[in-house]
Amino acid sequence: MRILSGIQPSGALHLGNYFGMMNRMIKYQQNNELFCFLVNYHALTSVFDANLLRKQTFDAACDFLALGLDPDKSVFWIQSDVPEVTELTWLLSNITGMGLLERCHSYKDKTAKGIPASHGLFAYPVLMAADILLYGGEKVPVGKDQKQHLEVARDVAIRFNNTYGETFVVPEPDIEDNFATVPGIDGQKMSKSYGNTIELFADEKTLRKKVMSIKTDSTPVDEPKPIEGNVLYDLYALFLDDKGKAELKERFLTPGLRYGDVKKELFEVIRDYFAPYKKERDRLAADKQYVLDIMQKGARKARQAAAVYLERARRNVGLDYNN
Ligand code: AQP
Repeated sequence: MRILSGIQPSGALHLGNYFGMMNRMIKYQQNNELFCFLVNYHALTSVFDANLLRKQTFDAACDFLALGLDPDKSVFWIQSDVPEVTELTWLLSNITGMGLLERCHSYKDKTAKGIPASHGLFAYPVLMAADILLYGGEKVPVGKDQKQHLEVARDVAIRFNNTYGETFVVPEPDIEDNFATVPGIDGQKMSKSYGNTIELFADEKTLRKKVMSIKTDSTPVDEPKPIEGNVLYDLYALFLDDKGKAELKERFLTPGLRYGDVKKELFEVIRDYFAPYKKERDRLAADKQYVLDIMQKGARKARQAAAVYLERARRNVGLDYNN
């Protein structure tokens, strides 16, 4: 099966990105045809500093490779290295209803948080639909926040096929219940643009500070702690199997538990979980050309796959005027 998903280099990648998408993608590469890319065109909706975008794009490539994305098994590239996606965006734009985009809550959430209300931000889901349809993605692993955008991609594919004849694969979202929405340290969705993230490769001091500032309630120590909506519990549970989760739940329900102690423990759990990847991350970061070569090779493979769908789309809408 062709599995495809992208991630924005709009800031340092975090636990929400990792559990919602990255880790699942890396697992999928064993038995599937994996297409994974860094969506720097999308990041232009919120990053207006060219050097920062360059740095974050390179950092995201290092993160993914260090965590185990295998560029020989998978197709891994940077979105703007296959600019054909912007052409497909235009073809899709003309059959995308305004109402469909107006209903997207991500646009409203982001503008409410101060991200400029640009046409690019509004049209973000059309570019995302093009990302998926250009490569014939069948299944798209995402966090719950992207569910609505996936529905837009499906609607657009269906409408295009109905208007112009069978052209695109209609993609299926793949959302894992356990990791659907990872909360940030303030209890909202963990998000690069909300400043509430726990980064994957933060230095120890920063990581400790972030974990110690996870929002907790004021339940007295000698009372059972709530589980529902408890950010500390939810973040700790990400690292546990069912048995571990049951034990953690039991500890929260037993009077005497101190949130501060659990935070110290969680800091160590996160640090130790990512420690084995950190060395490789540092090695990659110091060998820029090696990483860039991998991304270029990935772009060549992606471009080949894209040609099939773009040619078909151009033909079906009638851009092949010389025929
Ligand atoms: N908190 C989250 N819980 C579960 N999944 C999440 N994802 C992001 N945050 C969470 C998933 O990670 C993938 C890549 O996301 P993205 O960077 O392309 O865009 P995003 O969803 O908008 O992520 P951010 O951190 O919130 O970025 P900004 O602030 O720049 O918009 C997606 O599959 C996403 O669902």
